[in-house]
Amino acid sequence: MSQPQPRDIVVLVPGRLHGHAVTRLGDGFRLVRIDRADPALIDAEVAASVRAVASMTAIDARFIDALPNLEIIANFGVGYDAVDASHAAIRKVMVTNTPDVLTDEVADTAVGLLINTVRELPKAEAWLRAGRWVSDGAYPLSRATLRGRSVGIFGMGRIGLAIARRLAAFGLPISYHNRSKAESVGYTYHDTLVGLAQAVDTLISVAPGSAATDKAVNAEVLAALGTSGVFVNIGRGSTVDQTALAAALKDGTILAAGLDVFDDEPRVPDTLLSLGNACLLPHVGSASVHTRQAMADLVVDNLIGWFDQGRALTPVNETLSVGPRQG
Ligand code: 8YV
Repeated sequence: MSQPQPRDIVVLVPGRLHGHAVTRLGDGFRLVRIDRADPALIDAEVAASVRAVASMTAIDARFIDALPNLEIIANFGVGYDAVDASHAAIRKVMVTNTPDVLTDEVADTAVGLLINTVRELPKAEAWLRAGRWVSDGAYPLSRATLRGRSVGIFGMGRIGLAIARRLAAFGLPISYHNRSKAESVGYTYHDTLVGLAQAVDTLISVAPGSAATDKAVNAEVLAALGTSGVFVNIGRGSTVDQTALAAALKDGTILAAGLDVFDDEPRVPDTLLSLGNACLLPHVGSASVHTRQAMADLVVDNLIGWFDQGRALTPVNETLSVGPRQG
């Protein structure tokens, strides 16, 4: 049996990408790899040959403009704040992301992070491993509990909804804030983030990174959450004023925080590292073998759909109206 031939289509991969995506891209396309998304790293001939980019790194307007025949950018990740999708739309370049396949994984992680934060489970395990159960006795009772809490979700999209459903099953009341009320969502809506924070004691940010959400969780929101407040961030670090958050944790403005995402990853400031009431994870929301493989498949299937059928599977909103090139 003869092997299927790769398409005569150049796909550029700047920086690191999931190994399964790289293998499938190599099988199906002409794959070109460069260290980072920097126009200086490609000559004019290669630049002109590139019709697709597959990436999990920042793709800015300058890089898009350096690729005159670019048709599609397939982003590895549901969050595509690192891709200048508005500029891509102007240039009639399709942008795709990887929704749905990671929804349940990220929601599971959010719930785990919330429980770890409230019940101090990582600290309790460290206590056991350090031999303190033997030397000092039982781990101290956790100051906080999920019992009696009320949850506010900032960003009631697919992942927000999956978190809400899980926590509703835990018996907790759920409210949310979005730019606008989601008609199909039955949970209590607040038209401001401060209003939501005032109404709840547990705030979970699932909001995407954008100019509109930049540092939206600020000192005022944290003060409104209050002294028994717990803040969890599973969305993007940029949605939080990290300096204000560290200060609020330190001076008791809020009780505790669980963070999977940060402003300047992978760097986490000492002001957070030094706090006992911050539960910190290295951006592992979707990071299981199962889910990352599904995300990698969706990146590649978007390119196959685009070049074989003229249709991307999961276009982002900004480029919904972008169609395939004629001729
Ligand atoms: C990944 C994520 O960590 O999907 C997202 O938006 O933040 C995560 O699932 C990220 O895509 C890896 O680059």
